Amino acid sequence: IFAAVEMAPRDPILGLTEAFNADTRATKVNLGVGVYYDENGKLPLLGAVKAAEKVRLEAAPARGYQPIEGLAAYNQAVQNLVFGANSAVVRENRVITFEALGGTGALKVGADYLKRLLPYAKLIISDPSWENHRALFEGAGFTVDTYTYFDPATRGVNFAGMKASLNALPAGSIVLLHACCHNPTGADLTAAQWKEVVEIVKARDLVPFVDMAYQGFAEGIEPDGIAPRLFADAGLDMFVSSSFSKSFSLYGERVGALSIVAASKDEAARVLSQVKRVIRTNYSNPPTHGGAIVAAVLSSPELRQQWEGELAGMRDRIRAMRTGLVDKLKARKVAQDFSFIARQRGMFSYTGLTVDQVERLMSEFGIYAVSTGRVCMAALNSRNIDYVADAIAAVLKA
Ligand code: PLP
Ligand code: TYF
Repeated sequence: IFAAVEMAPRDPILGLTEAFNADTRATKVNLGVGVYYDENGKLPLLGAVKAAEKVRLEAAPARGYQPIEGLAAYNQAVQNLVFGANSAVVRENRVITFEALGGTGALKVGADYLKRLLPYAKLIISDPSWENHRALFEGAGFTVDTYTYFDPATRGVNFAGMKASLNALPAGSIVLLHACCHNPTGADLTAAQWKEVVEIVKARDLVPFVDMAYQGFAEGIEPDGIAPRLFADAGLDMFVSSSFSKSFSLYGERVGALSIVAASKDEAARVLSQVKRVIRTNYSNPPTHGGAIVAAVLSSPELRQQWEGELAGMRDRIRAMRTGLVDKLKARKVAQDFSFIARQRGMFSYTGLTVDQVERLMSEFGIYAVSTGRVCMAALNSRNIDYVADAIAAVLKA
């Protein structure tokens, strides 16, 4: 049965890590995958996570099945993070949350449920978007189109173009939006622009699906939650996927969540029963450990404070690397103005480096970036930033 099977293409981002791992040069730098590394180039284990894990290990809980929707304390904590504990949707029980296998798992459960609910709806993602968005929604059976998003001239958002795209959509279309720290560009909407997007989505009867993989990496928990909060305040039905891979540095534990806002408590209960059916036929119920750790951190005032401090530390370090790289490129007298790198937010920057320049960074310097010119700023540190700035300056000149 396998004789005619062809080799599938590698994931363009995860494939880079395979090539990076095989590289023997001591000076190599992986700016490809979106992972936060600390100043020592190491993947951190957060102190708040370590503390919660210690308590959990000592309690040595048995590992029974979880409910289909996951741990109630976790789901409640996620709602409070996403919408705010005092928000109307939380108080009125109009939001339901499912513990999911990372942000990807949350998107997949949402996609499968939406396909059942709105089988003929078109789904649109930003141009460009995270590589996996298109594949994931096409895999769930959707036709995926794009809306205008990035402006290569300013390396910010082409907001007029975005509004025109949204205004041209048929009613009932599903719009996938990045809450903050847009992947891959680092270009985000302002609060005023979000308000306009909410107006358009409402006026045109679109269905918002907000992907929030980096809450806390742009400015902080509350300000980064502006999109779901504005949609909720506008009384719209909506989907939100959350990921704690980056914000808790729990990548391999696969901790995420899908939240769905409905018009009433009764509606929400019926939707809950349908999404549970989707989950049951996918993986039955989520794993215990990661969600328990995140719930423990978020429900302890001390650990929550410690976590927010550590999150701010990651955010500030990325910002310092952004301004550092801008300054260092300027000092190397490159012709281009790279100040946009300091305006972009989150882990990524769309640098404008060409396919050829990215190829040279890899072959001549052992610096790995996505061929689109996306670099992960969170992989820079004070020991490799000069080397990276030298290399970028070199490939820009020749
Ligand atoms: N959505 C976006 C925009 C992402 O960048 C990522 C990154 O991994 C995800 C979703 C998936 O999150 P997770 O790794 O938790 O599955
Ligand atoms: O965009 C990134 O680099 C991260 C990590 O299939 C990632 O979101 C990349 C590709 C993928 C899963 C996660």
